[in-house]
Amino acid sequence: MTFDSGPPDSPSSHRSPVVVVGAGPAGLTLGNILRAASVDCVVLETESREFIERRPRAGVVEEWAVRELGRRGLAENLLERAQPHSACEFRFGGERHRFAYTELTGRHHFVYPQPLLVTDLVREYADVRGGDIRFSVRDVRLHDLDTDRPSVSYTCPESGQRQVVHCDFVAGCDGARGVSRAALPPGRVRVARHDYGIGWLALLAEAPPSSDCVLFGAHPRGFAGHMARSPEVTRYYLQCPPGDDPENWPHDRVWTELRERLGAAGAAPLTEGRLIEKRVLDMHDYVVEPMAFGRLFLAGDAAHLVAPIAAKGMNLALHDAFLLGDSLVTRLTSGDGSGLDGYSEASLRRVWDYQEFSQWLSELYHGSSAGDPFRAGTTLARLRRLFTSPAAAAAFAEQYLGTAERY
Ligand code: RFL
Repeated sequence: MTFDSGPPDSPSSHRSPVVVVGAGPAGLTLGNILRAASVDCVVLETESREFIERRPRAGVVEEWAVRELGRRGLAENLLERAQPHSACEFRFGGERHRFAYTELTGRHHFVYPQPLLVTDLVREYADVRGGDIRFSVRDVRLHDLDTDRPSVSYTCPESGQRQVVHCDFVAGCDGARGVSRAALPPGRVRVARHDYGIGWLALLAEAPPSSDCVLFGAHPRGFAGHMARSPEVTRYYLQCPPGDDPENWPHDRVWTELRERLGAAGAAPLTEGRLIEKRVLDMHDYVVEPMAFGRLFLAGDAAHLVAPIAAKGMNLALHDAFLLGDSLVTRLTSGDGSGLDGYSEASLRRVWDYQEFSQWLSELYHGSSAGDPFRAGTTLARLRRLFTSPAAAAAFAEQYLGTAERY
């Protein structure tokens, strides 16, 4: 139980206006925004710095998010090193169908692996802006969230002693498996869930990308995806039964399936390489509403998980951090709490829009292999429409890039 009535009195108590729980993209971006406004905070992270700087996950950052990071002095390396992408390619019916979204919208996707972004954000927060961050902490607990004197306690890894940080606000940025969401009392929030009933074998291959763009294979044997990560590493996905054992997927089986499902007339052969990550993701989503309780505000995967179908999760985490960071700064520097009051609603508009797009896209990827000729027929119509109807293409591009003027 993480929602305690109060921390034990401790000689090692101290105070900070904000405690940020979790040093992922959401927590670190938030910490940087607070530090830039000279608002003190403490970031608590259960893993080591080395671990979070290496953990492989996302790779696609939307242009609006890059612009926002840049405006806050957080995109210098990203702008120097990320690859701007201007198209993706669907492969179905044995053919290639290139979707040039930048031609339609003028906007790009930026491919920048999450560990690089996290490394940049930690460096800026801790080494440049002098932010307080504590790694490898244990047993984090949140207290008195429904009072105006909340606190967070944890066990210090070096001394083994409990420490307490008294604060005004707690930002729960501890991802899908953290303690913040569990601290929301049942009955005060609603958690909406969706299970796709589908698994994806997520792979990282020590191999250069086999195409200059993201590839989506909608194949009767199941979905396959190809996403560049760096000149040396490529992410691949293969649809598989949920709960499947990665050991069922030896090297040869993986590459045979990828070749089959991504095969198309005139396509260059895939460049094979050693598989350095192989894990099965059960595709599901959830949304916590509202994203706040008392003095606790959730951000990122702690509040909403969106299956990696549409590569949206990290973008939503950044969106939350921008909104919450600005709202906390305004509240703590001028006393105006209107931004915090509207935070959950403002964030959830984009969250639900992205969730809806993920569901729509899921059918595009998985309908052909559902074993239902009717769904296979409608999926093919949906795929073809992207290349025959300019209105459908424009709508897809807007959602894929997250460029709607209003959410
Ligand atoms: P994170 O990144 O999970 O960070 C949470 C941090 O909190 C720590 N933590 C705790 N700290 C203190 N106390 C506790 N009790 C704690 N419990 C946990 C954790 O160690 C961690 O450091 O959450 P955040 O910041 O909300 O960021 C979310 C993103 O990481 C996530 O949405 C994306 O990775 C999702 N995602 C993708 N998103 C995109 O926008 N584009 C993509 O291309 C994309 N590809 C992906 C993905 C996720 C994937 N997986 C592994 C599910 C590809 C994959 C394979």
